[in-house]
Amino acid sequence: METTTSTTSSSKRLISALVFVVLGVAIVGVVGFTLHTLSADPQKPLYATKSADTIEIDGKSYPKASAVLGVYPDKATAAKYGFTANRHDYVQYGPSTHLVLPAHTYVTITIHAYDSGEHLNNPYFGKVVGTIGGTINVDGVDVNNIPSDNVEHTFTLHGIPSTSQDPLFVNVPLPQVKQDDKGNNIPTNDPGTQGAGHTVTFSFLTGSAGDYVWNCEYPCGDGTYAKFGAAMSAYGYMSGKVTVA
Ligand SMILES: [Cu+2]
Repeated sequence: METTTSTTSSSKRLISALVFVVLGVAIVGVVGFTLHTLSADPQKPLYATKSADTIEIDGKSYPKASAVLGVYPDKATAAKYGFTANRHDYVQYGPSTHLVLPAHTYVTITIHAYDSGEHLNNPYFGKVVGTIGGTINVDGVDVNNIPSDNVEHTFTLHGIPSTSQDPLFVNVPLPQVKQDDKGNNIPTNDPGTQGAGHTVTFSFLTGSAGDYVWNCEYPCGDGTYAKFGAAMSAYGYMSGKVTVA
C-alpha cells in the first residue's frame, strides 16, 4: 500500500512539473510573439528615390534622393490621398512611418500637411534645425521658424547618443491649415495640395549607415495624458524609424 501511494504522488509530481514547464514555454512564446508583432513595421518601409543628379556642398559632391510624405488629420483624409494602412482614426503620417534613406546623400523630403492645430508645448520645436541652409520651404517661401501657435505637427528626426553611428538631428515644424469659427478648413494658397494644405520641403545630409527615430513633438494625441495619448503613444502614426543604409 505504501509503495502504491508513493508511486501515485511521484507521478502526480511529474505531471504537475510537466504542466508547469509547458505553461512556462507557452507564456514565453506568447510574450515573444507579442513583442515581435508590436515592434514590426506598421507599414511597408518607404525607400527614398535616388536620382542621377549630384549636388556640390562645401566642395564635396553628394548624390541626391527624395521622398514624399503626407500628414492627415484623420483616416478619411488619409484615404482620400491613397493611404489606408492604418487601423485607428487618428492624425497620421503616411504612406509609411519607416523611411529608408541612402547614406552620404543629399536627401530632400516633401511633406504635404493637411491638418489644423493648436499650440506647441515647447517653442523650441517651432525652430528649423539641421536642414541645409537652416530653412524649410513652405508653399514656395523659405522660413527658419514657425510660431508656436501656428504649428500642426513636427517631423523631428534624431538618433541616440552613440559613438558607433553618425549624429543626425533634423527638426521641421509644419504650419497649420487655418480654420474658420465653425471648424472648417480655410483654403490655402498652396497649389501643391490644391489649396487643401501646405507643402513643406527641406533637405539634409545623411552620414554613414545607422538607425534613427523620428517623432512629432506637437502634442496631437487625445487627452489620456496631456494630449500624448492615442496617435502620440501608438506606433505608426506620429512616430517611426529612419534607417540610413
Ligand atoms: Cu503630431
